[in-house]
Amino acid sequence: MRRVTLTQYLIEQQREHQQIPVNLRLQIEVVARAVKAISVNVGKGAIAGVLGEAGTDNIQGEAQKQLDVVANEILLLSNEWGGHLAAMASEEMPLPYPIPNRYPKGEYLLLFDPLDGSSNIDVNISVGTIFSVLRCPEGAEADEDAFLQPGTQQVAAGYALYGPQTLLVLTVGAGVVGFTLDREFGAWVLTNPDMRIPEDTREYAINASNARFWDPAIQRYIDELVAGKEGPRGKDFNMRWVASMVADVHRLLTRGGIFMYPRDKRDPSKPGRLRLMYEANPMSMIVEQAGGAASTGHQRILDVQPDHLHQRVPVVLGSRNEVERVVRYYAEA
Ligand code: AFP
Repeated sequence: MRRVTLTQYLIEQQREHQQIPVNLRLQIEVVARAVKAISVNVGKGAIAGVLGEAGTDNIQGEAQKQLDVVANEILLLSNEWGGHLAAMASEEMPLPYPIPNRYPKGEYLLLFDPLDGSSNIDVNISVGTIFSVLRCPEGAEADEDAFLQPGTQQVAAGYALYGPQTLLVLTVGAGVVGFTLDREFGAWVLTNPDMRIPEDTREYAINASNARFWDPAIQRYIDELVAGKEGPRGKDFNMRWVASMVADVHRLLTRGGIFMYPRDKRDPSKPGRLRLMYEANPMSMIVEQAGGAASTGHQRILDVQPDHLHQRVPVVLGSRNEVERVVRYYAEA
């Protein structure tokens, strides 16, 4: 196998396809270095004393894990001095993080979920980091309003998966590529040059313990999957749920599937559980770039106009034909 590193891949893309402006390439490389450091901390776990609660809550009212705080700190300190960013925003911080005045400011805005799936950390199940890159509007203040752009405006999106291997999956709007961290050399090596999601699938992911709160459209869709070949779908389906969106989405990016965290009636003030800006939007860009689809059930997720930084949305994404079926069921409900 020809070993192509992340830097080589990005420079070749830039040279051959003028797809990636220099500053964006450099910004992606900074994030790629930061997630290597997060991977080391996640890998050490109890040895480094980083498991368990941090004793603080985040803006969502969720108890922060120590590694949530460590990962957030690593991303802030790694990205603030490079000169490519105007500001950053994180699941773990109520407001955008302005670049300190002692550093040059750049043209991009970086959003991230520093450690996705943190409820799985202490039980050694795969977790990840999700990121999204936007342009700061020309001449605009890098405040919350500057970030409130629909997902179609993303110039790059990606995630790192801290599992048996550490992976980095990335799109700059020209397909989806995956890299594996060679821990010996600390290099990202291109291992998935063109990730594609099959249009059809027999695998679905949803937290079925919420079934009694689902909309009729989701009830109908899941009932038909569970009915299998004796039911209207005439074939059997399998269910998986890791409760780390990164792990569940990586599985469907690798072998197909549909991932759902739909709206439910538990808390009518919350249109969903997952956050639009640093979970749903980056994952939707990746899924669409790999030939899949991503919807709220009523609207393409990337077309949603955000109205605040930590807003939540219903999420249905993955193999195109299944997502379109769920959208049809919502229309018929
Ligand atoms: P945490 O990062 O708070 O663990 O949340 C993970 C997550 O946002 C997403 O990664 C999962 O898909 C989903 O929540 C899991 O939700 P349930 O705990 O309801 O299954």
